[in-house]
Amino acid sequence: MHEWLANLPKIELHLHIEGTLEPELAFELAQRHQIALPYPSVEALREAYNFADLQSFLDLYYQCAEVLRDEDDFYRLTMAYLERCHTQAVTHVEIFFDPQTHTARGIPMSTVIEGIERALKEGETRFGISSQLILCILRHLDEEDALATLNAALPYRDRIVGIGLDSGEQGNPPSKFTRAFDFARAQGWKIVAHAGEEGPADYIWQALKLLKVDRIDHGVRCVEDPSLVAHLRDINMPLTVCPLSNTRLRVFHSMAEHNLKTLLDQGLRVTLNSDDPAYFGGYMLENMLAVQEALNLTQAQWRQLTKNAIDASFIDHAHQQRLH
Ligand code: ES4
Ligand code: ZN
Repeated sequence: MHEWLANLPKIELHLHIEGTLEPELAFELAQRHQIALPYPSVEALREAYNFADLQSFLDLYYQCAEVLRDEDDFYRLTMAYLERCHTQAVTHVEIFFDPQTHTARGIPMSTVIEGIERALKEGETRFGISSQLILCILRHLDEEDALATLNAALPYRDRIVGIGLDSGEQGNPPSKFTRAFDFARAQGWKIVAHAGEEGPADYIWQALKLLKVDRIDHGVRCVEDPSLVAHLRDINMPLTVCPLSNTRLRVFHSMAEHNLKTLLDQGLRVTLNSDDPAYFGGYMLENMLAVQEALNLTQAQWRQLTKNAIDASFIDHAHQQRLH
């Protein structure tokens, strides 16, 4: 089964590019830019990846992102991720980036997008990996900041497929960003939002009703509201589930308690993704192997997860055929 999973073509729909920063590259870039990281060595940094919850992870994730400064840093970060994708038979990726993390430090949006894009183009020619970019709004900041960020992204409108919502969920409901997402939809962008990761089922309802999302990122807490589960099934709403992320951030105590299989069995359009693979112990294949070990899915269920990801992707339908 391991070899079968390793060879299975994969689609990744929930991946934060800043979350692919491995400690080795973080230290190399820190040295290059003469920036101090909060830990003295690669080993000490890796040992700090023992998170109590989402916020304790985010604190470290934002600190490490400070080593990303110039176009070449974003290129190298993205290229390293695509090389991993290539070794794991990942054929299509939809990548989140958090521009506010960088523009707040004086790094232009153009530096971020051009560095990432240069790698994506090379990934397409060298490895045949297709890709899309999703700009994520940081929900711990206010709606004015979100709107300013979307305006700053307008010159890149056609190079970005959609807008997402991420960062600390508790206390930052989707309702805080209704105007920003109205604006995003009016620009023709697809909409996604992290909801029901640490936050309650009501945040999933808000993402659906107020932001009018095309996909829910995570969504695992939907099970707390049976009428929501029924609705998600009725509208065939994709959920981008991230198993290692959920266990590392203690949304579930162990993989055996993860509800991915239950959600699949309930007929929801579940996909499997890696979220922040450098921080959570693995990329697509490691996520699949951890799920397989704990939950023992059938080959038909694995094929279903892949089919769900193709159907939920933002590639136009004519091109989706290439992935089936
Ligand atoms: C994130 Cl796991 C997770 N949740 C919310 N926001 C994020 N940004 C990066 N990783
Ligand atoms: Zn995420």
